[in-house]
Amino acid sequence: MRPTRFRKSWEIPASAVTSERAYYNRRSFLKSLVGLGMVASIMPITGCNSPDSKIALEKTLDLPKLKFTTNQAFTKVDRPLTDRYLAGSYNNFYEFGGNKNIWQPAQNLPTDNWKVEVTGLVKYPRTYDIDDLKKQFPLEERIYRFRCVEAWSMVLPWIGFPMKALIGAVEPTAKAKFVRFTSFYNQQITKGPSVVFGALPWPYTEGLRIEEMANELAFFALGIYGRDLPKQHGAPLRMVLPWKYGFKGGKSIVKIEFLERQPATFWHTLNAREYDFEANVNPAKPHPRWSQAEEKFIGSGPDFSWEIRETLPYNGYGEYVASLYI
Ligand SMILES: Nc1nc2c(c(=O)[nH]1)N[C@H]1C(S)=C(S)[C@@H](COP(=O)(O)O)O[C@H]1N2
Ligand SMILES: [Mo]
Repeated sequence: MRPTRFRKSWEIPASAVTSERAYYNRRSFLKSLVGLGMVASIMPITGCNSPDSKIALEKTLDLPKLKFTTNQAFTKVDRPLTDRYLAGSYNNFYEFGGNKNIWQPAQNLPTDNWKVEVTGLVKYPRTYDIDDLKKQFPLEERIYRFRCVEAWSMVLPWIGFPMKALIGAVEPTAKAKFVRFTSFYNQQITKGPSVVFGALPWPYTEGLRIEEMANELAFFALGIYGRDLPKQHGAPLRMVLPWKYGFKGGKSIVKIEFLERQPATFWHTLNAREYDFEANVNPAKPHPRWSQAEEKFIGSGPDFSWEIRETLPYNGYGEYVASLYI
């Protein structure tokens, strides 16, 4: 059985969570600014607001540096890079809680001896560990726009390798048409609040058509900001699909399966009307409960304030991906 209606983090009553109250205040304040082209300079948005918690946050980000090259095609976008403290403390990771401030509980994620099973309709099924992946696939940095379906956006410097390199290594058979990606799940460990437990279709799964996975842009990230991926960002391996809404990018991937048919996925199973399987960023297609025409580009001003930007079709990546959808 699944709940008739699942409260998303941004719908939790303002009284329930302090950080959410701040978020709501900012939202209504922001409404008055939309259209004026003004930058809202208000309270810090980050879930880390005392010096002590800033030190604790820094510890979660201060991970080993990676060796990588810069992919010259993706060195910058039309807006500045998001601050790493903001990106590392304003996350969606429902396994660890129903709000943005999950960076501390996410530290319980057990990433040692991580295995990623690649299976299904492939010639060479294989289970990789993270060192295997780092050795086999040259790491590169790509700066990508990032757009959440909740209408906020960032710019993030991912480090990893193109998904098509993995396709090349395992050689899907002619029957393979879709791919399912499964995130780590263990209710004893992830321990999110009860609101995200129970009837939800855990584990978190996402899916792509194989042609989407083979697109130049589709990326597996093992790092961010020059270092290993922090747990709150989905260590040690997560998906990055910059032309789709953020929820398509599953975190902490443990299994990749090549399939004949479109797999059931987490958000689509929960609410197909609100979260379609394709989920390409599209300003002309409103979410049933809000417009997608504009977005809050967060952290662009002083004190992590945000500014309103027009949403770009395919999040600005149409030249790479539009041909997949004609
Ligand atoms: N396993 C898992 N992956 C997930 C999510 C999640 O809750 N669980 N949230 C998604 C959503 S809605 C977004 S916006 C991004 C957030 O990534 P970030 O916290 O690294 O910015 O992760 C996506 N991947
Ligand atoms: Mo999202």
